[in-house]
Amino acid sequence: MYFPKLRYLAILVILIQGCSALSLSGALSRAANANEIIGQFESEKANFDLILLADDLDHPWGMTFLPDERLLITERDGKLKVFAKGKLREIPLTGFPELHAKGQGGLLDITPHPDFATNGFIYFTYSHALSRGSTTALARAKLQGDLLSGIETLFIAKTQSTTSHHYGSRIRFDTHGFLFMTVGDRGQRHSAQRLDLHAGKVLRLTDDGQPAKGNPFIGTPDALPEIYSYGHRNPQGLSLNPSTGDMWVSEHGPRGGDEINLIKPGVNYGWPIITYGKEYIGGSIGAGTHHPDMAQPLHQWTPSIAPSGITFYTGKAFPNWQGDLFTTALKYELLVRQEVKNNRIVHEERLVEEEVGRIRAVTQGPDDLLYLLTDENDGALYRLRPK
Ligand SMILES: [Ca+2]
Repeated sequence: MYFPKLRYLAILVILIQGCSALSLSGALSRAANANEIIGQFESEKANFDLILLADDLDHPWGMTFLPDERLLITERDGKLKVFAKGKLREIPLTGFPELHAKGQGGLLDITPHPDFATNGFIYFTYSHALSRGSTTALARAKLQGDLLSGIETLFIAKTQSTTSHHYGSRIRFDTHGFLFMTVGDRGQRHSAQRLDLHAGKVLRLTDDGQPAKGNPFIGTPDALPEIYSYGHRNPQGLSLNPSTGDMWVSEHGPRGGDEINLIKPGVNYGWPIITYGKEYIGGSIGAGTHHPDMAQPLHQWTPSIAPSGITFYTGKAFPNWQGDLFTTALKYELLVRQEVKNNRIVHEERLVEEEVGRIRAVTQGPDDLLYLLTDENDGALYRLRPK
């Protein structure tokens, strides 16, 4: 693998700083191999190395660490990989349900059951082929060693679309054992305001894929009981804020208006009635940026960075980053670090911009380091390690 942008950065930094402020790795000037430091970075609150761990990944989408420190990685075309002890290998996915691996669809997110150590359950989201079109679905399987068995589909989102984009589909368990799942508007924006469809929603499910007890629209006529919040466009990031227990979501806006939202039950997050974005062809969408019955985002990016995976950092390796929210970006090819105080975003810093490609997912490892996946044909797994 070769990183021309890093070479240009290296040359630029040498020209600007004369090598004084930033010590540069010799690795920048040649092809990088696995386990190699491919960049050294200074930033506001930490200096770190960027290390390439594996580069044989085809459009990786989701990743999750298991209690035994294996890292599971999904590839959009329908493969499951495991990274352990410095090596990447494949776990055969036999009997995987109706996978619609087209456009933005395919095998998407992955997370273990909170009791994985005893029950071995792994949860997946994927785009599920229907007789007409496709939709976002949730599946579960049992992982023993490198053997995956008993794959079953637990939940199929009710959407009405023949597009192959805006599946959303991040999944995370909360502290009560409920599974949050995001579903995009499936390219039909007004679906996000309809409570009789799962499109454009954040759902809260039991570990069997049933509506969670206490969901806000249980008992509301014509509303689906799985819905937790609505008015979302394409939420591709989901993380539990460990200091409050709240779920936070990132979502793609149209042209501008990408958002970070703090998810509360029953709340309408506005799409497509309110947005900070515009039509791709120009012109406004909806009724402006505010509505008294709809929530404002905690943060919005205009122009769009195209945010995907998010995670709150809680580790000791980067003490000055504790409590910060990290958001990956596809279009702007970067990792955003945001400082959070009292459920407000108070500061933003952009890291590793245009260094490695479209960053799809971020997670914290058992070693308290941050891991990144790039969503490219030659996608890769990276680690950020403090200097
Ligand atoms: Ca919104």
